[in-house]
Amino acid sequence: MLVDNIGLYIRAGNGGNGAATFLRNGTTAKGGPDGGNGGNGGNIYFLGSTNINDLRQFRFQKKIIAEDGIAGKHKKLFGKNAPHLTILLPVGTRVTDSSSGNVIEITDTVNPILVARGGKGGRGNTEFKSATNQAPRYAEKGTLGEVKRLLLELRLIADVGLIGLPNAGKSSLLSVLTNATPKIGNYAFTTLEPNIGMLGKHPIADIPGLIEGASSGRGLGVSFLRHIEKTKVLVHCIDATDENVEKTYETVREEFSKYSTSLLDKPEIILLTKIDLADEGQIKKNIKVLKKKGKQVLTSSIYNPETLNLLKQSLENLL
Ligand SMILES: Nc1nc2c(ncn2[C@@H]2O[C@H](COP(=O)(O)OP(=O)(O)OP(=O)(O)O)[C@@H](O)[C@H]2O)c(=O)[nH]1
Ligand SMILES: [Mg+2]
Repeated sequence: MLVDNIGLYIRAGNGGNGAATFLRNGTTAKGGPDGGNGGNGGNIYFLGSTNINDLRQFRFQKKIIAEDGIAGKHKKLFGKNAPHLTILLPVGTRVTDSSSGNVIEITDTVNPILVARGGKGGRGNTEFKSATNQAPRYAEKGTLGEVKRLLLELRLIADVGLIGLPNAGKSSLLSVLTNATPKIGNYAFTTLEPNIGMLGKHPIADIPGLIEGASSGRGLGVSFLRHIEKTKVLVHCIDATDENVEKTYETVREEFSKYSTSLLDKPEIILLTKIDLADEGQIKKNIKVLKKKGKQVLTSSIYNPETLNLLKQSLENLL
């Protein structure tokens, strides 16, 4: 399972109330207002960490509540601001606000992101003293801290990424190489979300198909390419019956380059898939064309275990 989901309730601290008090002591029977301000409630921040690999910390603790600010007191005593809370999340966690739909991606391990702002402390009555009102009985209440219901999704980082046009056979490969059971269909865009499976100890990710113009939003776009940004090896799957494998190869690479050129530099195996559907001449010709790209070219059929073993071996060598 690629995505580890957790619902999380967070509440920033409420602001402390301002005080409405008046100076009273041995010498002053009816002194002026002396109510102090309330302190601010604690903010909640998220910060990325590479030392945490899952969302296990929230399995039993699905609520995070920051402390409230302390109320102001008489003698102009200010209430203390509550401490802020910083929650560490695995890098790559996606955080969705359930009510607004806003999404943030946790990537930064240095600068915390503010996710819920604490309430402001209320002003004490001292602050409301004026020429026309020397003895205000009024003090502000602290405001409430922000409350949010969030969905946290963790995405695994894979060693191998299966890429290619829709219908190239990527999910089928994942299903025969690993224990994963992705949806497979004889139409484009069967895969809508990346799938992951384990080849030995190496996670393999199968991502949705890319089409020409994906980087400008066509098809399913390219946002899922972030799942393969950290992979060590790519397997570029091309249907062996494709009439123009060179163009197919370049189309996908072109979309890559628009997303991030780092993807172009990754070690890559070009895999001619579904060879059981192509005739020998076609396969040979396509291998020849693709070899010119200077990459290792392999062939596969999900019905031919020998080809799958060769692929596995090549992957293990590269990893
Ligand atoms: N004959 C044959 N058919 C295959 C092979 N691999 C995949 N197919 C078929 O090709 C079609 C597409 O396979 P998928 O694995 O869903 O392709 P995909 O690349 O994941 O497609 P998207 O998720 O849409 O990008 C399905 O009908 C598969 O059964 C193969 O080696 N031989
Ligand atoms: Mg698929």
